Amino acid sequence: MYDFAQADQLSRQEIEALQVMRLRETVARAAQSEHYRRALAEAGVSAEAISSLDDLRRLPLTTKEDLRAAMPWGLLAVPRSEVVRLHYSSGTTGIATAVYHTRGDLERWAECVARGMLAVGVTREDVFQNMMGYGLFTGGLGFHYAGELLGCLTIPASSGATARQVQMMQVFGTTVVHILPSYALHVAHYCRQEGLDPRRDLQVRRGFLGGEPHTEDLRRRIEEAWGARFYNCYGLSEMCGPGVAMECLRQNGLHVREDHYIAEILDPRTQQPVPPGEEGELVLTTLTREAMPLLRYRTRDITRFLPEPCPCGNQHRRLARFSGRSDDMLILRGVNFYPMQVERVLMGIPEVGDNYCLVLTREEELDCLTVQVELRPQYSFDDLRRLERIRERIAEELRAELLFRVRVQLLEPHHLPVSEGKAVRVIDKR
Ligand code: DLL
Repeated sequence: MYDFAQADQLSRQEIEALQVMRLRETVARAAQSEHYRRALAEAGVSAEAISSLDDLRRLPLTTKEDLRAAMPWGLLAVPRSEVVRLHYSSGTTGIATAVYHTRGDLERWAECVARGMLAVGVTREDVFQNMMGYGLFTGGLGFHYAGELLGCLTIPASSGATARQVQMMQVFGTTVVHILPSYALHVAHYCRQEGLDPRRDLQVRRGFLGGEPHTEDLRRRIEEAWGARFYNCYGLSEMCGPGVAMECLRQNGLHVREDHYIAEILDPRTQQPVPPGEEGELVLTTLTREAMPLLRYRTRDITRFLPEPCPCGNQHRRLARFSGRSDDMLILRGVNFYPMQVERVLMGIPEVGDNYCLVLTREEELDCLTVQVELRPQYSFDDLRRLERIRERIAEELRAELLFRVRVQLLEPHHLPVSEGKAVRVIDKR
């Protein structure tokens, strides 16, 4: 029944043969886009030049800046009429980048996620509550169609509205969830406040965590609070979304869907491969994407390959849990943003002085951002009503930029500590 899952039975040799063939097709397809037509010509490579996986190195790297520069259509490799959906994600300069999908792209994406769900025992008997944001964020729709493909009763719960989430879990007997790690702890906390014990009063037995970095300890705390097994799932909008790599029952590393993606780990400074098993930046090449093939995309995510074969038998290589990023992107409740976005908003407000600081905390198991802002000296702290207006304006503009609510704390000039070297703009206390 689940034909798409057969790829998880392939041997190393079969996987690599498939990769070479698909890489060649991908380069040919990519060359249909304006961006790669130019980039491939500059690098002096074409599809015919690809005869082994080593030839990957001859292909140009692709960055978020390339995506931005190619907006809106420069990376599209098919006629626009074949595109059936786009997702959109923000970036440093506020110019968001779009990712396009054909119908086939969406089907393969759902299959990638469904494979991971199947691998840890999810079946059509399950009630799957997808507690990730629906919309432009890929966590919602990315798992939604996978749940339906497996035949699960799929509840598009989206994120937030915790009381209703818990009520639905109780009424429908939810057995599987997909949830942000930070939100998973919050929901457990909420249950306890309401006198419920998720282990006893909910039927959730499996969950998928993803969308933001989290530690092994955090996972254990979530498992303990829910009385369920949680599996790590990695992805990024540029590569469809969730499902690029997922954990198996062993919960030890994430198997890359190597029939759909080639993963490299490079030294972010030299852009050369790191020695086997060492940490570096994950660089991904799509192998089956039609609308928007991406060659050697620099994810900025730091991880390493786990060199030993996985006892589960799946021969797709595993990535270790992600340890951070090589840029300053922050993730709060699954939403990606850069400190520079905050700075740009603040510096556009005349009352704001030169110093500010972003403080990230965890309160009641939920991540919060407080922006501390020094005002210019001429604004008196005696005029409380005026201060409140300024504070509200800053909060509103930040919310419009970041798409989540931010706490704003106004400070008198010279209140924030001045550091000797680089300004400390972010204090992450989570
Ligand atoms: O977060 C896609 C996703 C949704 C993955 C739900 C898994 C589950 P973006 O919003 O484009 O896409 O953010 C991608 O989030 O480059 C990582 O820095 C981070 N990230 C995603 N999953 C993980 C994870 C989605 N499991 C960025 N561990 C990525 C660590 C993760 N970081």
